[in-house]
Parts: sequence; structure tokens; C-alpha cells
Amino acid sequence: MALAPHLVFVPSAGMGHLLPFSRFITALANTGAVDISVVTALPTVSAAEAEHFDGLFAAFPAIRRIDFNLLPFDESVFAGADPFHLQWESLRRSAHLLGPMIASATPRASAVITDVTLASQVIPIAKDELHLPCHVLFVSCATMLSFLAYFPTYLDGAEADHLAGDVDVPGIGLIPVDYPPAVLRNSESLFTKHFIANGRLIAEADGILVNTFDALEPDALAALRSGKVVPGFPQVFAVGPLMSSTTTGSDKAVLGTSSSPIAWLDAQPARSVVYVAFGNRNAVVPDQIREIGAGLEASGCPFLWVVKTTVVDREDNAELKDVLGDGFLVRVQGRGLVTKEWVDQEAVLKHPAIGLSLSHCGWNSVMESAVHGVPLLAWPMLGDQRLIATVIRSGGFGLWMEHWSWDGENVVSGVEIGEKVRELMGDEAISARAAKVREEATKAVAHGGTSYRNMQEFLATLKA
Ligand code: BUP
Repeated sequence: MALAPHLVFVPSAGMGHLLPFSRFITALANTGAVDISVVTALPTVSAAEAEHFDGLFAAFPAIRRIDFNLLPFDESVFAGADPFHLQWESLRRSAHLLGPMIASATPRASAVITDVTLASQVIPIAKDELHLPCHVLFVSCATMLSFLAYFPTYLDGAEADHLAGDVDVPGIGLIPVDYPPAVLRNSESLFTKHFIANGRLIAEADGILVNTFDALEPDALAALRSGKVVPGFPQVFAVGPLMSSTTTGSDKAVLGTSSSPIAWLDAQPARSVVYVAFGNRNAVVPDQIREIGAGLEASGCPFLWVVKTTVVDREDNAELKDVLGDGFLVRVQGRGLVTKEWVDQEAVLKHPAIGLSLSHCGWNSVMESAVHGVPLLAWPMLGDQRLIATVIRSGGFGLWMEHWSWDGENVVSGVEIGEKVRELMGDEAISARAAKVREEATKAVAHGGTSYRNMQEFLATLKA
């Protein structure tokens, strides 16, 4: 019998990176066509990541775990940096250990698949040291991929070392200066240094897998594939939406989620509930939390709200009743479910009771809404989220409140939030568009669909 190719995955830190990796990994594992190893960087930043790794290896015993103990480094030189960006730095500083680890894998590794945050380190290791093909699994949208890939060309042309104005990405159009990650305006930030290094090296990869689908981002994908963004850019495989494995049923089985709001949703009328979440690593300031609460209360709609008050879940010790203010939980009892626990968000968005998602526009959350036809009230916070909001806007399956900020000073009022929620819950045009996007997403991953075919094409490139 022919040997199966052995893929070594190198995921990065943060659930927004880890979840699409394990969705891709488990989809491949279910084909039985490949052997898989996963580099597991330790210690993880968040408890959610640690639980996720444990659940993944327990649910898929055939997937090999390669423990990667990160070398300590003096983080104080980057005082105030985001803990996840610090972890990326730590991963990059320890990356030289990966070569020998991958070289000693049995059976012999056939290809490496890295997260983009580590691309500039892992691509040379895989290709020059190990002589293996190296692919990038890009966990944001194709629009963001275009921006990342073009950014070094922009910097060279502008003779700049940071984002200093609007960026005209060939084939994509003019991206206003305040759409890409704001931190790129600071040349000294860790994120900027990583972003530029990864943007320069990504074109050296053998292929780029993207968690999107052709019908959602046709222009960005066409621009990348035609070499307009970067001449000679590697082959781009749009293989999304990456959803949880059919074998495990949902991420819940992999994650060991501690509480489930599904029973509560079962008791709510169809399309009546607003789901509110701002990702797993985005802390919301207390004043804004109270206004969101006031808005949900005023909207009159049932709601399910995941509240995060810290960037790292392990540090979140606040009591909900203190965070939400006097009497809130009593006033909304029966109509609103508020939790600080990790929920199985994909299962939530799939539930027929959900009518709207008020979201920070993390790409995974957007894809999960798209695949289940849930309209979005887009309130992007940071990083790639404003560029992602442009995809929602052009796809027509949500409304981007572009003037709503998260700066902590210009708090968005509960009155405005409540009005917008009510308005969108009754917006039939956006609901119809969301239903159409769901149809397109479903078609893309079904047998013969674009993402299905792209995945087959990718698999065909692999050799044992
Ligand atoms: Br919170 C939360 N349950 O309770 P994004 C999140 N998730 O399943 P990120 C849960 O985490 P950025 C929870 O379904 C999504 O797959 C959610 O990824 C899941 O946002 C993932 O949406 C979060 O990409 O921000 O990572 O917070 O990626 O923009 O840095």
C-alpha cells in the first residue's frame, strides 16, 4: 500500500488561529488520506487553547502531538505588548528548534503547514533546512491576505517602515489608512515587525490555503491568483468555510465546553435571539459593557451574550453581576442569557433561534455566521477586523457601524445599540442576503463545489 503523506502543522497562539487549524486538521484526518502531526507550543497563553489541544488529541488519537517547549525570553523589553503577540515572538525566537524536531518525525514529514504569524521563520526552515514543501494556512480573509502580501511593496514604494497612508492594493483598490490594523502605524510594535517579515516571506511558500470561499471574495482571490497583488504569488486554495469536524459533531466535543446555552435557545422562537460576542481575546471596557447591556435590554429582543473583561481568559476573575451593574441580570431574567464561560459558538450560530450576531468581526466568527445565514451587526474592534467588515459590507450580509469605536472614550450609547439591533432584526433584505451567502457557502464545500475542488487540488500536490 502506498504511504500516506505526512503533514506537520505549526499552529500559532490564540483561539482565532488554533480553531481553524484544528478544523482543517480534523477534516483532513477524516479523509484518512494523510498522516498528521501537530506542533503544540507550550505553555499556551489561554486556558481555552490548553483545553482545546487536550480535546483534539483525545478525540483523534491518530494525530501525533509534537510538544514544543518555548524557550524563555525577557519579555520586559516589549512592555505593554499584547500577550498573544508576545507568544508569537516567543514562538519565533524558539523556531530554530523546529527543524530538528520535524526532521526526526516518523514517518518522514512530507510537507509543513504553518500559521502566517510564523511564516518568515518556518518557511526557510522547511524549505532550505528540511527541503520540504511549505504551505501557509491563512486564518483571515483573502482581502487581508492581499493586504499582507502587498504591504512590503507599499513600504518600499513609500520609503516607509510603517503604515503611513491609504494603500492602493493592485486588483483590490484603495484601502483607507484606518482599515488595516492600527498598530501598523507604529514601526516599533512587535506586530508590525512580524507583519512585515511574514509579508515579505509569504510569497516563498509553495501554496496558501485560505479559510474563505470563491463566491464570497471573488475579486481578492482573482487578484491574488493572477499575480496582480504580488507577481508570481503561490497558488491560493480557498478551502473555506472551515467548520468543525463532522466526526466530533462540533467543536464542543473537541473543546470540552463547560456549559451550554443550547437548551435555553431551544426554548426561544425561531430567529428571535441576538447573539453578542466579541471574540476570545478582546476585553471590553466596563462603561461600554454597561451600554451594551442597556442596548440589549432596550431592544426588547431575547439575547445570548458572552462577556469578556480581560485579554487572557486565565486573568478574568470579575463577577458578572459587578460587571453588568445593579439589577441587570434580574431585570433581563428569562429574556437574556449572559455568560463568561466559553460557549460552543458554532453550535450557537447554527441554532434556528439565532436571528442576529453583534460581532467584533473576527474572521472565524464571520465565517460561522456566513455558513449559518446569520446576519451581522458588525462592530470591528482591532487588528484585521475593519478589513473584514469591508467583506461583510460588500457581501451585503450585515451592517457595519463604521462610526462605532472601541476607544474607551467615545462609548457607544445603549440607545443607539438598541435601535440598531431592533432595526437589523427586522431587515428582510439583509436576512435574505445572509440566507444567500449560507447557500453559497454550503455549495462551496459540498462535493464538486469550489472549496471542495480546491481542497482536492491541494491534496493532489502532496507526496509521501
Ligand atoms: Br468568545 C468564544 N466560544 O465563547 P475569531 C469564541 N469561540 O467557540 P478572535 C467560541 O473562537 P481575532 C466562545 O466560534 C471563533 O471560532 C468562535 O475567533 C470561537 O475571533 C473563535 O472570531 C474566535 O476569529 O479575534 O480570535 O477573538 O481572530 O480577530 O484576533
